[in-house]
Amino acid sequence: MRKPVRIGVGGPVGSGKTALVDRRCRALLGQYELAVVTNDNYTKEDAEFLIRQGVLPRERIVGVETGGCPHTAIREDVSMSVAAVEGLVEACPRLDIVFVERFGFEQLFVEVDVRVAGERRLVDRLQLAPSDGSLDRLGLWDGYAYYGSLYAYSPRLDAALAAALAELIEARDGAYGGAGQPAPNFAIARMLAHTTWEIREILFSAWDLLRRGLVGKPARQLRKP
Ligand SMILES: Nc1nc2c(ncn2[C@@H]2O[C@H](COP(=O)(O)OP(=O)(O)OP(=O)(O)O)[C@@H](O)[C@H]2O)c(=O)[nH]1
Ligand SMILES: [Mg+2]
Repeated sequence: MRKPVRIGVGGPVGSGKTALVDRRCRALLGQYELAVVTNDNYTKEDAEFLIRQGVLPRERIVGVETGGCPHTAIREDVSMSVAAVEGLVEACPRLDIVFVERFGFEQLFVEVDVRVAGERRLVDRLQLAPSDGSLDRLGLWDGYAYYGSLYAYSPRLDAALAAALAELIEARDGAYGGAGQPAPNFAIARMLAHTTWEIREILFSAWDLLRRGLVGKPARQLRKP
């Protein structure tokens, strides 16, 4: 049997997953045979919303009720979604694409392993979770939706430069962050902001400060505007 492409759409509650699926379906309709699996915890609200839009025929939209609160839904095994996709494929063998909406994440876990010439210099583990444990709004961490980090290593990176980096990050309006020196010659900066643009601006100014301190040169804009 022909297998359709499965496209997963993830993200925190209310971040626009269903709206994105709706728009994608409108854009791809006519070129591809489409179907959607929504992942609703208590109700089939999302599936009903999509059916009301009238973009896809009813039989192409399946709402999976995972039960429980979003937190358990996130940890749920994916067997229900997989079964829903299989059911759709059986019912419509000509499908090209199946969008699968699922709940976002309850926490962000980042692990960075820094090696220099094959030698491990630093392992940084970060775990971020919403402060009140709920996932009912956009912006997971006290309203901030974006996370950025910068890792710097140089034999010339001293405590004074790490302190200057911390000062620069902490002084930034509209974002929340800091920097520190977890090991000699290392600096780590972390930040939360409301837009990717802000993250990029902060990272650029941090990089600029480090380059001036370490090699006496300003940072260069690498991206084309
Ligand atoms: N202004 C604006 N509103 C949006 C956008 N995307 C979604 N929304 C609105 O945000 C609300 C939530 O969007 P949904 O698409 O239902 O979000 P979701 O991620 O599917 O939510 P859950 O399935 O409950 O996790 C709805 O009222 C949408 O109309 C957008 O790009 N701009
Ligand atoms: Mg949804």
